[in-house]
Amino acid sequence: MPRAFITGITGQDGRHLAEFLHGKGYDVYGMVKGQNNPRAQSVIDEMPFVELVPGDLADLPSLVAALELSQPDEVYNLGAISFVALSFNQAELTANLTGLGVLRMLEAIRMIGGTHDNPIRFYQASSSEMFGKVRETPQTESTPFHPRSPYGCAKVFGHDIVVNYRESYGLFACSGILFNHEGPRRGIEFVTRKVTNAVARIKLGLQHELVLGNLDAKRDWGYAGDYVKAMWLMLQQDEPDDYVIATGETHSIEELVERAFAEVEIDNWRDYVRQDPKFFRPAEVDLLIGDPSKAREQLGWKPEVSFPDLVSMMVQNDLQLEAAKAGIEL
Ligand code: GDR
Repeated sequence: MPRAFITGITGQDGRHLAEFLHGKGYDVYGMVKGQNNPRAQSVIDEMPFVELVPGDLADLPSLVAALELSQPDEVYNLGAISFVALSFNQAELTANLTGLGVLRMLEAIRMIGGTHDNPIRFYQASSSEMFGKVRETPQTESTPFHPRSPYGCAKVFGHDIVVNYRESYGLFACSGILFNHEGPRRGIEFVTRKVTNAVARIKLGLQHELVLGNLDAKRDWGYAGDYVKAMWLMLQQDEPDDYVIATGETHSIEELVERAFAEVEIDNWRDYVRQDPKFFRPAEVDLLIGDPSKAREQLGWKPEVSFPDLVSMMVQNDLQLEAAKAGIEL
């Protein structure tokens, strides 16, 4: 059985990827940090097939020990401070985990897999946030980076160090430049889930207002379940490379809000939405739209879930969850 090691196992993508790899017959190991990590318990409950291994991206010896224990064929580095807004308040921590964490993981792979013909294949979760103040539309693998947050800066370092280790040591290391990808498992702090959860609660009479920041920003939103397949496909190629993973469509936050309210048949959505400066960012990424042609041509990958279906899936899921919590029959 092939063996996969995933950092960020408790996050949205870690869960989707673990299920996907388990379905393909992998033994799946997931790294968790800290004592009594409450999110680890939910992985144990939902995905008993995952073997949890202690480790921390800030601690190189713990990464070496985790790889020694799991002996993986493939390593997926999804762990990071992933919330862009938080990275402005915890910039140093973000640089350490989201940026230097990649370097530590690569070093751990060199220590465990050897410096020649290292058999371990590595996937790095790069991000469209690296494009930031975009210099070219749509964005491709060769579009220059201009990050607009400490998170984006850390991801640029992670991306560049992967290229450097590939070129310096011949590691099989790939980066997926993933554009925003969402779904029912998305954390409530991210705008899609914040909106779909609030819309469900407003529909059920549990909440009366949705408070947001910038409604004009545009994002290329896909479904997380589709995107983890691309991660795996990258590691099955003959040569390591970097790929943009996106839908090729962009929508504003306002369109997202309008569509989510329409899903529960509320037309006067403006009556429920208020903007608050505290949700605006010191520097914003105004427009993202990716060109996934390379992934389509070389990996045979394409997104399956459309934007309207994604919003509908998330609103319906939140309706079920919130109704069950409140004891309301739908
Ligand atoms: P993003 O996702 O920063 O694109 O990064 P997020 O959903 O947080 O923000 C998207 C856009 O929505 C605007 N916005 C708000 N955002 C949040 N979270 N809350 C609000 O109330 C709100 N109001 C408006 C933001 O300003 C922004 O323009 C995500 C993360 O998953 C990263 O880890 C990943 O790398 C990228 O996607 C690709």
